[in-house]
Amino acid sequence: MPRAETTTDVASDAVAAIIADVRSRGYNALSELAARFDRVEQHRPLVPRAALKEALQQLDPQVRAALEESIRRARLFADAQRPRNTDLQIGPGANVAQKWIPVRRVGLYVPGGLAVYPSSVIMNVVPAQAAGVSSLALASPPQPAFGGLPHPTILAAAELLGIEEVYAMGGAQAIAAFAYGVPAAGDNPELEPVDVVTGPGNVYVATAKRLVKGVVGIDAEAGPTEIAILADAGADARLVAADLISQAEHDPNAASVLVTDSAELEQRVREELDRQVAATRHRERVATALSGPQSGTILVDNLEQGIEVCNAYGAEHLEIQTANAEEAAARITSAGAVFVGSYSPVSLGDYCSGSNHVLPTAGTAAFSSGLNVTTFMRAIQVINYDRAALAEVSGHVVALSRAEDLPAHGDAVSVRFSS
Ligand code: HSO
Ligand code: ZN
Repeated sequence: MPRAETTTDVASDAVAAIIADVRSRGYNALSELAARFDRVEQHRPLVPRAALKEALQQLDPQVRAALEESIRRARLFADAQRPRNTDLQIGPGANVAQKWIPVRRVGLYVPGGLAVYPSSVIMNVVPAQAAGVSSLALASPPQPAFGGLPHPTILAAAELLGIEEVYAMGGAQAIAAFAYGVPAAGDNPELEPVDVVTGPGNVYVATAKRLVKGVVGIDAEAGPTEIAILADAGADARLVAADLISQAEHDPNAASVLVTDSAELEQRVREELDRQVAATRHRERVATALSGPQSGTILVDNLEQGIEVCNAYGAEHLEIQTANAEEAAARITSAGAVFVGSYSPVSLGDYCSGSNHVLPTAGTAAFSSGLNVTTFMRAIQVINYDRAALAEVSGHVVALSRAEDLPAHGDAVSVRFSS
């Protein structure tokens, strides 16, 4: 299966210029870019606290209840993920430990283009808070329809999570501001640089993250959404089709892939797709995604082969709708997240399962993970040997230092045992 074309190369020059501009002209550049890209004049980057409170007050109570439950579940799971420190006595007097420390400050990006994603506020903020990050800043594009502020549901979600530092900034300029900071100017206070930038975004945001990587840490690059479904003849075609459509709804470049050993199921899913696509709100976007080269059915000889195909593909989301779904799921070694059985659709994970929806796409699941508590932490190893313990390995250190022609390394050990 080919992946949707999402090269960040085309945007590279334009994005590099934006980053340089924000670095050299700070808030002036941000205001000009807000006018140019977001059509917002009178740009006020830092969202006033009163606007956050107001947004939460105005929030639909049903949406508020849903956000609260989503936060509760995400917190339970993120808290449980906190990694354990390691403390090992390798020999008498020879101690090695590893301690996990949160980064100090993070910048979280929430897109504001085709759709509004208050759920992404939760997915970014909750693991950072659970990691113990003490300083959190959030950015989302300014919207002309809302007086130059980000979408009110995003502000309300930030307020629910206790985030006080929210910026109306979008695109590559937001990523640049987070990575390099912005000095105080006029009424605008200093925007302090962050240690880690996370969050999904369009090709400009993804390119900017790639360019500032190294100056700051970043999470996995999230490209167009993907769903793969491994299903057998017993799967319910109605549910399979609904789930394929649910992710195709995000983006004309989204990938919806069915992997099955049943030509008969394939046929039924096709009929269901025809029926359900015609009735869905974003039918054009969905139809484009489903008919693109990145979407389709892979007919396999048996489920064994189906599992191999799924592992080779490494989907962002993989649903297992087979007779022994748990058994098949246990054999998956590459996917952003795995959804087991007919009652664990991807939409559940997008909003309210407790798991995270910022996941690796485009096959990057082979080497990277979805957003989680450790995205916001580092591990420091601590070495503590006493005299006798060092004496025990001193000969080995000297031998290796000679082998590498770095004798001063060996001398630094020997000197401790000579007078
Ligand atoms: N499926 C998207 C996340 C999302 N869905 C947000 C709805 N809102 C990428 O995992
Ligand atoms: Zn989704």
